[in-house]
Amino acid sequence: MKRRDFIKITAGGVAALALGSGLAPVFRRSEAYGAVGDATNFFLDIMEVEHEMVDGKLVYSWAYAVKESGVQVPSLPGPTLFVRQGSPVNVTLTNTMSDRPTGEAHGFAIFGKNGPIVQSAPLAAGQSTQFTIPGNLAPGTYMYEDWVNPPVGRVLGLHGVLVVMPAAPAGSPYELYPDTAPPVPGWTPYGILPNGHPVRELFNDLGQTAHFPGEPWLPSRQVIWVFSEVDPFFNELASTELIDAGDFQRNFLPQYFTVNGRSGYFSAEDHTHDTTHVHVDFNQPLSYILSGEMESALVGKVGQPILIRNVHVGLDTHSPHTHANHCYCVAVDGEVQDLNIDSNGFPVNGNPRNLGLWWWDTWTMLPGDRKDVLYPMMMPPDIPLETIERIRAGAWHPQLNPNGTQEYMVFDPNDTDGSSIEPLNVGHPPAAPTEFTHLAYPMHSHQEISQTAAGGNYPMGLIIHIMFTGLAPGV
Ligand SMILES: [Cu+2]
Repeated sequence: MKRRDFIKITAGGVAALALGSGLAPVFRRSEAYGAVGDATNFFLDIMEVEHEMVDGKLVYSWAYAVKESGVQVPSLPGPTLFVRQGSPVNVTLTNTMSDRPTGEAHGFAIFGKNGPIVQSAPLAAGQSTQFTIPGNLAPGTYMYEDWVNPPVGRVLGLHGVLVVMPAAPAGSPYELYPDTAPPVPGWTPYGILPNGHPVRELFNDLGQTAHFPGEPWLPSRQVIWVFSEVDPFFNELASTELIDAGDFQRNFLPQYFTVNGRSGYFSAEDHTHDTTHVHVDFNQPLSYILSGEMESALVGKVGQPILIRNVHVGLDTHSPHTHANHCYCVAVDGEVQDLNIDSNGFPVNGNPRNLGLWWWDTWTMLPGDRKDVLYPMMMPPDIPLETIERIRAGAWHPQLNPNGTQEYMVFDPNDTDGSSIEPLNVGHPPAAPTEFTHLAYPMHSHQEISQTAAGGNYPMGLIIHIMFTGLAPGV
């Protein structure tokens, strides 16, 4: 394949198919949501792509691609797979690269604490294999990656996330996933946990107690944050040479820092201006979202909690930091957090990270780490009371108009009773700094160079918006 023929993954994360390739049109955001795979017949390809950086630079990369009806659709990260607990997935994996250096191979693996849960055969260019992702995986967040010559393949693009959603209890009113009603008592993203379990208590309290007014957590309210970095030197080298893993780790000097394959404006912005919502059908054995179709931003009303599944596939260390709210850490590397204190008051088995729900606004992500945190979407504590009163009075309801513009509120700082607040019809983004819109906050990494691109372009790195768009009923 000639270089110019590679499928391009744009800075916005969407795969643009090569001209003249004879392949289907680009999957667009609204069309590809919640594509339903076939759990017994799922095809995943490994291929070469060009990945557009935030500054327009095209970087040679590797990617997993879903293949449906013979059409390859690469995404970077690879497709986020949502599997219903108890449903095994049969995967046909094909390395569709060509003209690769002798000795290069790629594969697919999911690693647990005690070694591989799934591991494919290593595939040279043109080879194919089959394997099964077992149906007995505990509910939670998993990383899949190229295990051959680690960590080169993973960092150069061959990575993705598998989410196992708990099967709702048979015979319960919610055997099918609810999206508008509370789950059964005790229901969590990890299934039904024992009485008194701190994660069960947290999810029981959401929307039910004075501390968490609003709504309970809904399965659709979750985001995936895959952190990574790009060193264009090694990407270019990989286009023609077999990379030495030791050289790669010693000399890796990232210039781009990504969340879900995007940076800066493209990672931060909520493109749909809609409430955070995973558009998949959890009742299916397998659904997937291409990374370009997946929003990273936290968007919702006060009282609409969101689960964040953090996965770090890169080589750097990151410290994601949320403004406005702290988060409850509910799972670390697949381990649902519990109160593991022995009768002497020490951590069971000396495990210091499993001592209840740490309340964090910053958490550390080492390469390979997985952390699930619950962002409660509580009223940000630093909002002046008068602003809250104006919100309560209804002066806060950004709505898209039929003509595609958005209403913004005029905010006069000298106004004490809110009478000056009026809606405006303006295009997006707002033209004047006095317009009062959503309450917007960032998530950014406290690892400072991660906030840049290409050696200093700030803030074009690893950053995401957090948008409060109003108050849920009862707040
Ligand atoms: Cu900050």
